Parts: sequence; structure tokens; C-alpha cells
Amino acid sequence: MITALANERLKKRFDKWDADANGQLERADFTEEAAKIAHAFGKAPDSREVQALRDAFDGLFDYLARESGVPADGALSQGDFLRVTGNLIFKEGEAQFNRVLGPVVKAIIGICDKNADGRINAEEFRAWLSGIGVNGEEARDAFARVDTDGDGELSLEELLAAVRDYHFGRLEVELLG
Ligand SMILES: [Ca+2]
Ligand SMILES: [Ca+2]
Ligand SMILES: [Ca+2]
Repeated sequence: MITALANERLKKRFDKWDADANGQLERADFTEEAAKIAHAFGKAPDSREVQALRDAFDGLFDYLARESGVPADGALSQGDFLRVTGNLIFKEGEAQFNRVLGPVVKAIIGICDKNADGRINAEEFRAWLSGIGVNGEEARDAFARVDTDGDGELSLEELLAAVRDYHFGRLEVELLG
């Protein structure tokens, strides 16, 4: 069952990703989102990390379009988006969620991972959250909660679990901006 909070959060996600605010989600919205993230982190649009992020968003759009039954150059309505992401998050289970969102989260890690060790430390996480408008104190708080094994680093698995937990209402910080 999709709770009111979950529905609210998915609607918010749709609105944030609908970059041109035309009430539909197109591939161009995701291209714009990748550009926004690149800009927030001061990365050149043609850098390897930003290209990887664009590819990841492209793959995510392919998935959403396929599941909605719209063509690859088509547009998802808000209803399509709520149905497909609702199924993905609340019905299909964690493994499928990780397959679909993994590339995007991994690409964002790539952009924030200053010391290039594949994980996000407290300082990198602070920069990540500041890039999406979350202050230092909240970032510290969130870091402790996302770092479930307490080793002082955030792994891809911990970050994916956090994105999922946000939609389940188990975490208040939205990592995807
Ligand atoms: Ca749009
Ligand atoms: Ca790192
Ligand atoms: Ca950890």
C-alpha cells in the first residue's frame, strides 16, 4: 500500500525532475537534471563524471518509459510516474530498486567522491548535501543515520538504502536533491 506520505514524496520528486515544469517527464528533463547537478558541484559538462551521470539518467528514463508504455522519445504523465515508481519502490523489492537506481546513485557518488575511493566520507557528504541545499548540521545528522555499519564512510549500498528509506518515510533527508 502506498501511504499518503509516500505519494507526497513521489509527487515532489516528479515536480523536481520536471525541469521545464510542463507537467510531463521527458528525457530532456533528465538531461537538464544532470546539468544542474554538474553545475552545483562545479563539474565541467563534458567531464567523464558528468557524462556518466547523463548516461545513468538516460537509462533511468528508458526504464520509466518502458514501464509506462510510452515511446523512448515520449513523455510520462504524473500518473504514469506515480504508478511506475510506486511499483518499483513498494512492490518490486530492494534488488530491483537497486538495479534501477544504482547507476544514478553511483554516478552522483562519482561526482562527489573527491578522494576517488568509491565511497563518501563525512566531508564529501557535507559537500553533496550543501549542493542540494541542506545545511552542515543536518548533513552531520543524516550521515550518522545513513552510515548504518558505522565505519565512517557511505557505501553505494548504504546510500541506495537511504534513498529507498526516504520514500518509505524512514528517513527525512532526500539525497537526490
Ligand atoms: Ca517536462
Ligand atoms: Ca570518497
Ligand atoms: Ca558505512
